[in-house]
Amino acid sequence: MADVPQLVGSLAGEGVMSGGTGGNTSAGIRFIDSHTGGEPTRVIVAGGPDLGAGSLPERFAGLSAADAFRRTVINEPRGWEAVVGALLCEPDEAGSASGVMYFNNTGYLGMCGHGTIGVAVTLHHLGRIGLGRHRLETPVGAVEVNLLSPNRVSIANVPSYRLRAGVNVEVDGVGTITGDVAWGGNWFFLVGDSPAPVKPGNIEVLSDVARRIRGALQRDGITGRDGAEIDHIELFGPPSSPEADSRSFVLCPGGAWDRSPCGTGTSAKLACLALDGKLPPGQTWIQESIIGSRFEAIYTVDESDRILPTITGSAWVCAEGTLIVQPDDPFRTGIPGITP
Ligand code: PYC
Repeated sequence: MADVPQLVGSLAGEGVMSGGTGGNTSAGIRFIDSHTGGEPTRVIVAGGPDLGAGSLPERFAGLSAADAFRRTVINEPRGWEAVVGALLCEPDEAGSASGVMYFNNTGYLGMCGHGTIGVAVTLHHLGRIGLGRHRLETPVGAVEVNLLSPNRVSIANVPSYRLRAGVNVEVDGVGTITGDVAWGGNWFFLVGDSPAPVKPGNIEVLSDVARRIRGALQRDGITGRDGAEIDHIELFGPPSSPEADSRSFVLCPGGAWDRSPCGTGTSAKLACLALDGKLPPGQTWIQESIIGSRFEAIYTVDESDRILPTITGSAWVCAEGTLIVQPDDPFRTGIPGITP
């Protein structure tokens, strides 16, 4: 989007805006925080690294080369492990509302469902989009958002599919786990019957089980398409409310658990339900998160038989500010040995 300034600066070649020295903080990284069903999104509206003028995927590659920026925004002491960063950028297509690149405490996400809902609500908060339909560009494709109200958003996610069904994996200390490998904008291993009850009091146990499953997938060389790492693990159990269809626990790549029902994970789930004949096109699926927040999900099938999910959820803006990065701050990109 044309009016998002990309302030250029570097901190000892790290690609991070300096807040000046000696407390002179004339510039910095401007952010707006929101949460989508409890899951935080930090939208960077100014002060990102200069990524040049390439295509969005090329600039996304450049963002990872300037990795200090990601670590500064996400890591303690400025961020925390659950937050997903969303850097607004120029879109490739003139008709798009914005480009957006997602990142978290270990790296970069092609797409992020809860993040896209948070971005749409934030763009509206900034007065940059009105209610109605808009196109956002992500590194894995364009996503249409429909702002239904200042807080409620539907996203038409990228086509989602299942790569492998009923994969057995031997998990240390847990036993044999069966799951599906599916794509919803990120790679997921979906376990229909969680080995531990999916309830908030079990978050530590669920995190441990999911980490072990991820380790077993890596050990056995079970991957997404083209050898892509399966970096999200999704465990399902019965919903806490009769109005929902299922409750999920999602372990994200950096070890944080998703407070929301995970938009890309719910999209991957829809692909599995569709292929198992358990959910017809046009029927709503209500996915609960581990903390009870909900996404409504529905899909259509296009002429090439691709599953096109639409995910609807709510987000609220909860903070805005400027991250200050002083060159002599020893923890300007995180806490060595503690944060990734
Ligand atoms: O909502 O797609 C999502 C997501 C991915 C990681 C955390 N949330």
